[in-house]
Amino acid sequence: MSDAKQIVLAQRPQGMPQPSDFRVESVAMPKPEYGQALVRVIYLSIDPYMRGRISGAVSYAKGVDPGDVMVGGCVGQVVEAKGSSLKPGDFVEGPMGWRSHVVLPANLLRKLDPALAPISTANGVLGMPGMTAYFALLDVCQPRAGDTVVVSAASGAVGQVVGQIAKIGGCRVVGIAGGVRKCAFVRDELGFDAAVDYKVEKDLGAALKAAAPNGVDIYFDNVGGAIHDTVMTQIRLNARIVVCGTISTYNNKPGEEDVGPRQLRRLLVNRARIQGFLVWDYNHRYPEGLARIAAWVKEGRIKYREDFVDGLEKAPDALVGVLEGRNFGKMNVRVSADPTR
Ligand code: NAP
Ligand code: FER
Repeated sequence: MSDAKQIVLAQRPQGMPQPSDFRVESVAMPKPEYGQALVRVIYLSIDPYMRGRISGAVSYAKGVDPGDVMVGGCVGQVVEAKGSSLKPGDFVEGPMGWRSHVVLPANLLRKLDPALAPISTANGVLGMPGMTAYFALLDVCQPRAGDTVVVSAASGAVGQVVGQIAKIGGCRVVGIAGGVRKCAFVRDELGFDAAVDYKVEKDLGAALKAAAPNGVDIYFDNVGGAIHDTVMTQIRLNARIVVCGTISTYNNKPGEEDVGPRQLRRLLVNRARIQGFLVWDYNHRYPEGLARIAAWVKEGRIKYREDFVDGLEKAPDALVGVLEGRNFGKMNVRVSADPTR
C-alpha cells in the first residue's frame, strides 16, 4: 500500500500562526492490531482550540510539541478492522489528527449513520461544536421564553446552533458577527431577530442597545475581549454569561494580557452569573444532545452551514483562516473523497 501523509507542528507560532509553522510528512501505512481499526480520513475538523494546543501553555490537555502530529477530530471510513464490531466501509468520527490514514482503538471511534445526515456534520452540528452549543446554552444558561440571548461568533460552528436552539426556546436572539454576509446569514437564513456587525459599527454599545433594547439576559461569549466588555455593560437582572471561548485573545503573545474593566459591581447589582464551560465535561451526555439536535435537523428547525477546503496540506491555512475569521460556517478540510456525496 502507498504511504500515509501527516502534518506535524514544525515550530511554535508567536502570535498568529503561519502555514510554515507546520510541515507535511510521509510515513508507512499503519496496520491495525486486535481491537483497532485502520481509517481513511475524509473530513478533518478545524477548530479554534487547536491554537491552544500548539501554544506550549500548560492546560488540562497535553499539548502538541514540535515534531508531533497535529491533533484534531475527523470523520473517516474504516479500511480494515480487527476484533471489534467495526467493518470495512463503516463511517466513523474520532480523534484521528491531521493525517490521511490512522490506526485507532475501536472504542475511540463513534460509528455514524450516513442516512441520518451528511457524514461531515459529525464534525459540526452533530459533533463537538453542536454539543458545545447545546450544553453551554441549555445547561449553563438555562434560557426561558422571552429572554434576550446575545451570541458572538454568531455565524460559526457553535454560534449558529446556539442562536437556533434559543429561537426554538422562544428567546429573542441577537448575533454578533464580522461582515455583512455573516450578519445577513444569521438574520435572514437562520431566523435570528437581529445581527450586529462588530467590524463596521463604530459604537458597538449603541448598535447592541438598538438590537436588544431591553438588555441582555444571556450572553453566550465565544470571543472575549472588547466585545465581551461591551455586552457586559448591558446585562439585566439575573443575567447568565457563559464563557465558551475567547478567540479574540488566542493569538496574544506572552505578557499581552486581556485586560478590561472589572464588572464585579455590575454582577452584584444584577445578581448575574458568569461561568466557564468545557464541552469535554459533557462527553457522557453526548447521546442525549446528539439525539435532540439530530431531531431538530431532520425537522428543518436547525439549519447548518459548512465550509470546506480540499487537501490535507491546506489544513494549516484553514486553521489560520478560522483564527482570522475567513471561514463561513463550520470549517472542514476534505482530505479524501466522500463516497456518500
Ligand atoms: P467559528 O465561530 O466557526 O470560527 C471562529 C470565528 O471566530 C471566526 O469565523 C470569526 O468570525 C470569529 N473571530 C475570530 N477572531 C475574532 C476576534 N478577534 N473577535 C471576534 N470574533 C473573532 O468557531 P467555533 O468552532 O464555532 O468556535 C467558536 C468559539 O467557541 C471559539 O472561541 C472556540 O474556542 C469556542 N469553543 C469552545 C468550546 C468549549 O468547550 N469551551 C468548544 C467549542 C468551541 P467573525 O468573522 O464573525 O469575526
Ligand atoms: C475551545 C477552547 C478552549 C475548546 C477547548 C478549550 C473544545 C480548552 C482550553 C484549555 O484546555 O485550556 O474551543 O474546545
